[in-house]
Amino acid sequence: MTHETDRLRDLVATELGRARDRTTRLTEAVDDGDLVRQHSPLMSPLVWDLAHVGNQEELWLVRDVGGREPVRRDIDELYDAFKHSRRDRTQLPLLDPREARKYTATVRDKVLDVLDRAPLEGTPLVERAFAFGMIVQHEQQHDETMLATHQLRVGAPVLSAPPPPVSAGKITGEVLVPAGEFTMGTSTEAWALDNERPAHRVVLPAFHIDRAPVTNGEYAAFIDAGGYDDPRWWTSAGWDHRQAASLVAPMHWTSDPSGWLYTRFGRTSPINPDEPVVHVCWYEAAAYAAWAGKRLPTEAEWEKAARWDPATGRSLRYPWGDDTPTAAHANLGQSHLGPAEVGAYPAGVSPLGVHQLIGDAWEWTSSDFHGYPGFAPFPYREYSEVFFGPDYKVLRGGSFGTDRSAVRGTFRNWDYPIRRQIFSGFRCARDA
Ligand code: AVJ
Ligand code: FE
Repeated sequence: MTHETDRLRDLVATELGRARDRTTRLTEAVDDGDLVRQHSPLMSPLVWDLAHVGNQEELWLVRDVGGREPVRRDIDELYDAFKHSRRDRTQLPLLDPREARKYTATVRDKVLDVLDRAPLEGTPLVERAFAFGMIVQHEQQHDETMLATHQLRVGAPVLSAPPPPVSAGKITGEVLVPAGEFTMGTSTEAWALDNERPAHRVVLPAFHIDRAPVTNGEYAAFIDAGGYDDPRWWTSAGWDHRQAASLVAPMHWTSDPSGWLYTRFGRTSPINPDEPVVHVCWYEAAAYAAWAGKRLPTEAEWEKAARWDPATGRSLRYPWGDDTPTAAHANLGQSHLGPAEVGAYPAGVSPLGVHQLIGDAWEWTSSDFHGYPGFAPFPYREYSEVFFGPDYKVLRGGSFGTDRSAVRGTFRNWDYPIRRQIFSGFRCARDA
C-alpha cells in the first residue's frame, strides 16, 4: 500500500467526519419535536434529511462500492427524493430521531470499513475515490439544506457562530472582461460532479461584471425607488410571481419605522447595508439588475470572471488560485451565520479583481441549467440530467452555508426562479 493511497484514505475519512460533525450539530441543536416537524412546505423535516444522508451513503458506499449486504433495504423508498415531495415527507412512516441516528451511525461504521479495504491504488488514484467524494458533498449539500430549514424555523435561536469579518475596504464598480476564449468546466478536478464536466473552450464577447455582489443597501434603494411596484423591471413571469406571492422585499425582511430589519436564525436586527443581499429569487435579482441598467451575468461570464487568469490564459480552480479554500479566502462552511460585508475577503479576489465570488451568497445567473457539450451522466441520471431544461436557473459560487468540499470555480447549483429560501444573492453584469 502506497503512502499516496494512505493519504487519500485519510483525506476521505477526515472529510466524511467533518460532514458528520456538521450534520450532528444541525440535528442536535433542536429537540425531537423540531426534528420531525415541517418548518416549511418547501423543506423536508430535518429527520428526513438525516436518514436520507445515511441511505444515500448506504446505497453508494456500502452496497455499490463495498458490495456488502443492505443495512435496511426496506427504507430505500422512503428516502428516495424522487418518490415523495418535500411537503409530503412528514406523512411517511419515517425512522424516528433515535432510529435515524442509529441507522446513519451503523452505515458510517460499515463505510469506514469499506474505505479501509477499498482498492484505491488503481489509476488514476483520485478517481477511485470519487464515490466517497460524491457522498461527502451530498451530506454537506443536505447540511446546507438543513441550515436553510433552521432559518425557516420559528422559535428561540439555537445556532450560534462568531460574526463574519468586516470589510477591509470599499469595493465598488465593475471590471471589463476582454473578449475571447476561456476554459469552462473541468475534466481534471477529482470531485467535480457530472454537470461540471467536461472542460470545454467558450468564446465570449467583452462584458463588464460587478466587482462585488449587490448589497442590502443597494437592494433597499431598489425597494425604496418603488422597484416592486413597477412592472417595467420585471420579466412577465416575474411580475406574475411578484403579484401572486405578494413580494415586497427579500425573504426574512421586515420593516419598522427605523428601516429594514432581517431575522437570521431567530435573531432580528437592522440590515447591514454593506453585506451581500440574500434570500432573493431569480425574478427579484433580474428585476433589480434591469432597474440598475444592467443584467445578470450568464453562467459562462460568471465563470470567466471567477477563473480566467489573463496572465496565463489558464482557468484556476478558485478565484485566488488552486489552493483549497481557507478562512482567509472565503466565507464558507457555516463558520458564520450570514454573509460578510463586501470587501471582507481581499485574499479571495480573482485575477481580474472580482471579489467574493466564492462563499457568502449563491449568485443567480441568467442561464438555464444544461449539460455541457460532451456531458455524460455519472453516476446516476437523477443527480443532474433530469433537471436539464428551461425550468431551472443556475447559481454559482456557494454561500456561507456551503462547505469547501462542495464548492469550487466550476461548481453548478440550480433551482426554480421563484425559490428564495436558499442563501441566494446575485451580482450584475452588462455588455461592453
Ligand atoms: C445541487 C443543491 C440542487 O439539494 O436538490 C442533494 C443537491 N442532490 N441530493 C439538491 C442534491 C441530491 C441538489 N442541489
Ligand atoms: Fe439528496
